[in-house]
Amino acid sequence: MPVPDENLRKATSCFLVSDGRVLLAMKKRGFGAGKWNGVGGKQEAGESVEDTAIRETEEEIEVVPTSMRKAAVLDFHFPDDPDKDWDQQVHVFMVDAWDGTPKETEEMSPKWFKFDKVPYGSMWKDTGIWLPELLEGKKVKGVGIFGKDQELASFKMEEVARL
Ligand code: 6U4
Repeated sequence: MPVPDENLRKATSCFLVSDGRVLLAMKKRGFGAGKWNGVGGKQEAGESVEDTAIRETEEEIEVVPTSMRKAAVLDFHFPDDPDKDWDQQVHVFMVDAWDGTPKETEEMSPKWFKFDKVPYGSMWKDTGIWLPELLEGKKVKGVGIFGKDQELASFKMEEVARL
């Protein structure tokens, strides 16, 4: 069973959900550029992961989440790239209410997708494993190991009652 490593640096990923559709955002720069992603980024000093989720969503798509729940804690390791500082623990939130309308910014370009049209082929490979579970309302813990060229080498996941 995957055991989260609390020493990893934390990041967040938020998925707005409404009426059978999920909001994804094309990352325009930095880590994961060119992929459809949730909206999020790195935790800053003094923040809870919930604070980070709200701040990053406002910065990246100009929306403020007002109702959200944590749906996944995912550890990602890049043992082949130890000097890149990519290892991270991603706290994933499903957002079902917010203030504002998603807008494109310098970092991200948002778009709504029906649950059955999510472009898993243009996302991190692990996302196609865990996001379908989250869209069904499940909560999961997972650990992913990436190899050369940021290819997913292994991913273990389990459903949990709470996070
Ligand atoms: P800043 O400093 O914000 O520009 P940047 O290097 O662009 O940092 P960051 O922290 O915004 O990166 O990107 C990390 C984002 O990618 C977070 O939302 C978490 C998400 N993420 C990281 N690994 C992921 C993975 N394997 N699968 C996934 N999302 C991942 O779906």
